[in-house]
Amino acid sequence: MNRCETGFRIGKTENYLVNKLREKGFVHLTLFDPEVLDTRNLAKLAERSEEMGTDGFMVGGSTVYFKEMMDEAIKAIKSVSDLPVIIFPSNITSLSPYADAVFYMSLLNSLEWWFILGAQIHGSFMVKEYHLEPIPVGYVVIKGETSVATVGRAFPLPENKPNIVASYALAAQMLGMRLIYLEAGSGAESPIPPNLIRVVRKTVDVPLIVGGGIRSGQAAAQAIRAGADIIVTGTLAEHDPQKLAEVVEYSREAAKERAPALSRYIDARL
Ligand code: 1GP
Repeated sequence: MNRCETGFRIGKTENYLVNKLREKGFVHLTLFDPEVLDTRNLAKLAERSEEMGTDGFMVGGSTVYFKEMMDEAIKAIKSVSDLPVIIFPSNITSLSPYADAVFYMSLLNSLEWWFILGAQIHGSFMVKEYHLEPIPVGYVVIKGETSVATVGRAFPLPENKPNIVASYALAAQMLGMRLIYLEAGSGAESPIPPNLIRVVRKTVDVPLIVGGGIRSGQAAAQAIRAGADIIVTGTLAEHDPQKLAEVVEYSREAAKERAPALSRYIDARL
């Protein structure tokens, strides 16, 4: 099926991600923040990112307050690339009919009902009306000093208590969320520690997205070896697009070692 009207069936974009994962052992997504980039730069960067091997785009930012910004950013990417564009929402103002899919996320460690379930309820009819494919994601923010933690009122989870973080991830899986996102926050000083990724990976049976503070090939490879399936970089593309090739290359190498670990959740869903 091409469009996921209800969220009960897996749609085109989610299938694309899972098939890429099966094919290469990892997926790389490039995140663009429409508040930081104007549409011309964005189109240029999207083109270069695709050349360097990214698998798709996420669009969003903690302080994107105008829907028009999302519309224009997504249209700019679509004008140069056929790769899927996934909305990475901070609120209902992030929804746009021009994207392929939306990470239909619950910020599990928010202290506010709005970010856990309220925005999802208020945006549900819009997602349906726009024919956006909702991909259910359990979103966990680890670091405190970031925009996402502040705007989302996230209660920072301790990096050195991996079992606590893993219990959030497991709850998300048990609630039916099909991806778990471990977020350090855009521009975080350091990425999610490998040991934390390792423990969460061992606990859950759904693909794991890891992002925030990944700025080198080594950091990406470390995350993948620890069990990350989908690597997200944002700041990197804005400041040093050339580095993206390095991230993709190191990720590819690191992913070669982990094919057997993937089958337990990839085969289960295809
Ligand atoms: C943020 O995980 C993403 O939501 C990407 O973070 O900008 O630090 O790469 P960076």
